[in-house]
Amino acid sequence: MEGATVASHRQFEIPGTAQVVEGNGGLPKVHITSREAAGEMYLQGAHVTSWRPTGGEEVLFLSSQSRWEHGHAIRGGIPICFPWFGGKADDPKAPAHGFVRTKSWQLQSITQVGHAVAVSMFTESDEGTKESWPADFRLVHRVTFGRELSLELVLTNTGKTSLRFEEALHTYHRVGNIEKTRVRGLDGVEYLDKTDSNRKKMQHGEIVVASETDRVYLNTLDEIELDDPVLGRRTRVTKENSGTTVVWNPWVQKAHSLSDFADDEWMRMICLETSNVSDFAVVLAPGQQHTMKATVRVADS
Ligand code: TA6
Repeated sequence: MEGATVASHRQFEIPGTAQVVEGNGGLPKVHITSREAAGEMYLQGAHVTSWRPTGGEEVLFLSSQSRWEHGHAIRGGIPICFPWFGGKADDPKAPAHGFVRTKSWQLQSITQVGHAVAVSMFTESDEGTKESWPADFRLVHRVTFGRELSLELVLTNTGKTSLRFEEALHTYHRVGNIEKTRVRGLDGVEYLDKTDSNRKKMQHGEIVVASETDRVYLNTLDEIELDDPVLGRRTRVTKENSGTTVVWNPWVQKAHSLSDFADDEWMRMICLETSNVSDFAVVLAPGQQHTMKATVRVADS
């Protein structure tokens, strides 16, 4: 099936700029080399696995132990969590973070946008999705690879009843050394601490990661900044229509417990997730559309 998938998507290619090729594990991906950036996006999960602005270094972390198999989530890059975040409240057997990150999406378009390239992929409700989530929907992920990385997650309720969903762009940022990294922009924001029974706490100052960190920052629309003195760069993330920001680093023990993550990789990544989770889940009426947007920019520090 995979071979065919690559072939059936070739019609979207832009010669010399965007190709549809077999990636790791034979999974089909779009490979981009534009004047402003290089990047990769897999059809499985509409999953961005690489973004490198021209003249710069790779911005996203990708685990050396990631599995590249149909139906298994890729460890690293930008997985999409939808229609629930974490465990499914009423079904402990349901897959963590929902089902779209392990689904084969379809390519909708590849377009040149100035010197950048925009790739759109979509997935829809079907018999498989309705087993765990009885809703009719169409989800589009539109990603523009350029001097900045722009991500838009567009959900349409194609059904006759309202639907309630959670969503996250679960971005893995590559860092030089997590202990020297600082995250700013969440000072004075309340968060749920998932390492402490979801106890509600207040952030004071910048985030310094010195142990397992798994937090849902609530009611925040603010820009965040990731300061990485080792790689000599600052990454800024702005967002729209997103009420929560999740910050995650597994640290030593949790890293060891993950089969698709190398034991020492916790030192070189942090997840900063533009999201609508927990009390900020979205309710969408029939025929309505919701767009969550994140934009990532890198500057030398
Ligand atoms: O976003 C943080 C989190 O929810 C953590 O609790 C941790 O489990 C992480 O996601 C990774 O989840 P995964 O299902 O990809 O192993």
